[in-house]
Amino acid sequence: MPTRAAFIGLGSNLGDPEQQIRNALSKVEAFPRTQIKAISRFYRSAPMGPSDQPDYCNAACAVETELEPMTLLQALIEVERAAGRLRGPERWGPRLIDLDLLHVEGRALDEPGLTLPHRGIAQRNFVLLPLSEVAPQLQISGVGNVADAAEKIGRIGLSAWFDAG
Ligand code: PH2
Ligand code: MG
Ligand code: MG
Repeated sequence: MPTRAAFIGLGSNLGDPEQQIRNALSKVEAFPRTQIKAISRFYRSAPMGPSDQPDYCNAACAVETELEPMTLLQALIEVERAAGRLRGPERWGPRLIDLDLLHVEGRALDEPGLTLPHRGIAQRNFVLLPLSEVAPQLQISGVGNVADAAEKIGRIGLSAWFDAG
């Protein structure tokens, strides 16, 4: 089976965010026919959406996978569910873990539950900065070159997770 590159954004702002992201990464590594190729640094980011919620920890990873995008998405949702994520009514509300399938090489999709590339990439520095560390030369339609887009959007609201404590 051919493998293709896929890119995942991770976020958490409840419980122990760093640990939840680490746990999620080890579950992704355990997906069938999937290997993690690169993991970004961890960032602290001011919440987008309701401001009465904690800062997020955000990161990104690159994988090589034989899984189809929908299968990969189902696996990511299962990791969220197993980590105890409850889907509240509030849009952009706080969450224990959020795993977003950002992009799958060579695939564009617009299906219920999955749009590829992910719609929010170009507007979110907490997605672009980590993504640019794992795939600087990636070209994404609607985003362009990831390193250039990350450079352009800037770092407002973002800092290194570990510096910030
Ligand atoms: N995710 C959200 C809503 N708001 N804000 C930051 N900083 N980081 C996130 O990952 C995030 C958010 C919904 O997915
Ligand atoms: Mg998200
Ligand atoms: Mg999500």
